[in-house]
Amino acid sequence: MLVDFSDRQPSPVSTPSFYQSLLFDSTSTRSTMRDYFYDMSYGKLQVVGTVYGSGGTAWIRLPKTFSYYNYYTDSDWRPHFDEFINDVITLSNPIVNYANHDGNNNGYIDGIIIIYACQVDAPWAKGL
Ligand SMILES: [Ca+2]
Repeated sequence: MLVDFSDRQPSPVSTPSFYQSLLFDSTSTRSTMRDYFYDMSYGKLQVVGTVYGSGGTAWIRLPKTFSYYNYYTDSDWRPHFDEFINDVITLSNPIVNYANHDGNNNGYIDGIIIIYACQVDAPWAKGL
Protein backbone atom coordinates (compact mmCIF):
# COMPACT_ATOMS: atom_id res chain seq x y z
CA MET A 1 0.00 0.00 0.00
CA LEU A 2 1.37 3.37 -0.99
CA VAL A 3 0.02 6.11 1.26
CA ASP A 4 0.68 9.81 1.56
CA PHE A 5 -0.65 12.79 3.46
CA SER A 6 -1.76 16.31 2.72
CA ASP A 7 1.41 17.55 4.41
CA ARG A 8 3.74 14.85 3.01
CA GLN A 9 3.91 13.59 -0.53
CA PRO A 10 6.52 11.29 -2.01
CA SER A 11 9.44 13.09 -3.54
CA PRO A 12 10.30 12.16 -6.15
CA VAL A 13 6.92 10.63 -6.93
CA SER A 14 7.31 6.92 -7.58
CA THR A 15 4.48 4.99 -9.13
CA PRO A 16 2.94 1.73 -7.93
CA SER A 17 4.56 0.01 -10.94
CA PHE A 18 7.96 1.27 -9.77
CA TYR A 19 7.43 -0.33 -6.36
CA GLN A 20 5.94 -3.44 -7.93
CA SER A 21 9.17 -3.95 -9.82
CA LEU A 22 11.40 -2.96 -6.90
CA LEU A 23 9.79 -5.40 -4.50
CA PHE A 24 8.43 -8.34 -6.46
CA ASP A 25 9.93 -8.53 -9.95
CA SER A 26 11.59 -11.88 -10.53
CA THR A 27 13.01 -10.93 -13.93
CA SER A 28 14.69 -7.66 -13.01
CA THR A 29 18.43 -7.31 -13.54
CA ARG A 30 18.68 -5.68 -10.13
CA SER A 31 17.97 -7.44 -6.88
CA THR A 32 14.48 -7.12 -5.49
CA MET A 33 12.97 -7.84 -2.11
CA ARG A 34 11.64 -11.08 -3.61
CA ASP A 35 15.17 -12.04 -4.68
CA TYR A 36 16.50 -11.35 -1.19
CA PHE A 37 14.08 -13.68 0.55
CA TYR A 38 14.40 -16.27 -2.19
CA ASP A 39 18.19 -16.30 -1.91
CA MET A 40 18.29 -16.18 1.91
CA SER A 41 15.90 -19.12 2.12
CA TYR A 42 17.80 -21.14 -0.50
CA GLY A 43 14.78 -20.98 -2.78
CA LYS A 44 12.22 -22.04 -0.20
CA LEU A 45 10.46 -18.68 0.21
CA GLN A 46 9.02 -16.82 -2.74
CA VAL A 47 7.47 -13.52 -1.72
CA VAL A 48 4.79 -12.38 -4.16
CA GLY A 49 2.56 -9.36 -3.96
CA THR A 50 0.75 -6.51 -5.57
CA VAL A 51 1.43 -2.84 -4.95
CA TYR A 52 -1.64 -0.62 -4.65
CA GLY A 53 -2.10 3.11 -4.88
CA SER A 54 -5.40 4.85 -5.36
CA GLY A 55 -5.41 4.46 -9.14
CA GLY A 56 -2.98 5.42 -11.86
CA THR A 57 0.12 6.90 -10.31
CA ALA A 58 -1.63 8.29 -7.23
CA TRP A 59 -0.93 7.17 -3.73
CA ILE A 60 -3.70 6.60 -1.21
CA ARG A 61 -4.24 9.90 0.61
CA LEU A 62 -4.90 9.41 4.31
CA PRO A 63 -7.51 11.66 5.96
CA LYS A 64 -5.19 13.15 8.58
CA THR A 65 -1.82 14.79 8.27
CA PHE A 66 1.52 13.12 8.72
CA SER A 67 2.08 15.47 11.65
CA TYR A 68 -1.04 14.07 13.31
CA TYR A 69 -0.10 10.41 12.85
CA ASN A 70 3.51 11.16 13.77
CA TYR A 71 2.58 12.73 17.10
CA TYR A 72 4.39 11.12 20.00
CA THR A 73 5.49 11.76 23.53
CA ASP A 74 8.44 10.57 25.56
CA SER A 75 6.25 7.93 27.17
CA ASP A 76 4.19 6.90 24.13
CA TRP A 77 5.85 6.87 20.75
CA ARG A 78 2.79 5.89 18.75
CA PRO A 79 -0.46 7.19 20.26
CA HIS A 80 -1.96 7.64 16.78
CA PHE A 81 -0.35 4.64 15.13
CA ASP A 82 -3.40 2.36 15.47
CA GLU A 83 -5.49 5.06 13.82
CA PHE A 84 -2.94 5.20 11.00
CA ILE A 85 -3.31 1.46 10.39
CA ASN A 86 -7.10 1.63 10.61
CA ASP A 87 -7.20 4.49 8.10
CA VAL A 88 -4.94 2.60 5.68
CA ILE A 89 -7.11 -0.51 5.86
CA THR A 90 -10.37 1.43 5.60
CA LEU A 91 -9.26 3.45 2.57
CA SER A 92 -7.66 0.50 0.80
CA ASN A 93 -10.65 -1.79 1.30
CA PRO A 94 -12.49 -0.58 -1.85
CA ILE A 95 -9.24 -0.90 -3.83
CA VAL A 96 -7.91 -4.24 -2.62
CA ASN A 97 -9.66 -7.59 -2.67
CA TYR A 98 -8.09 -8.92 0.48
CA ALA A 99 -9.33 -12.44 -0.28
CA ASN A 100 -6.68 -12.52 -3.00
CA HIS A 101 -3.97 -12.05 -0.36
CA ASP A 102 -4.72 -15.08 1.79
CA GLY A 103 -2.45 -17.59 0.08
CA ASN A 104 -2.97 -20.35 2.62
CA ASN A 105 -6.74 -19.77 2.90
CA ASN A 106 -6.74 -19.50 6.66
CA GLY A 107 -8.94 -16.40 6.70
CA TYR A 108 -6.08 -14.02 7.45
CA ILE A 109 -4.20 -11.73 5.12
CA ASP A 110 -0.70 -13.12 4.72
CA GLY A 111 1.00 -9.74 4.96
CA ILE A 112 0.75 -6.04 4.26
CA ILE A 113 3.56 -3.64 3.55
CA ILE A 114 2.73 0.04 3.97
CA ILE A 115 5.03 2.46 2.19
CA TYR A 116 4.31 6.00 3.31
CA ALA A 117 5.64 9.36 2.37
CA CYS A 118 7.51 10.83 5.31
CA GLN A 119 10.78 11.78 6.73
CA VAL A 120 12.90 9.31 8.60
CA ASP A 121 12.32 10.94 11.99
CA ALA A 122 8.92 9.31 12.45
CA PRO A 123 9.42 7.03 15.46
CA TRP A 124 7.50 4.21 13.80
CA ALA A 125 9.50 4.69 10.57
CA LYS A 126 12.25 2.72 12.26
CA GLY A 127 10.11 -0.39 12.44
CA LEU A 128 7.66 -1.86 14.89
CA1 LIG B 1 -3.36 -16.34 5.28
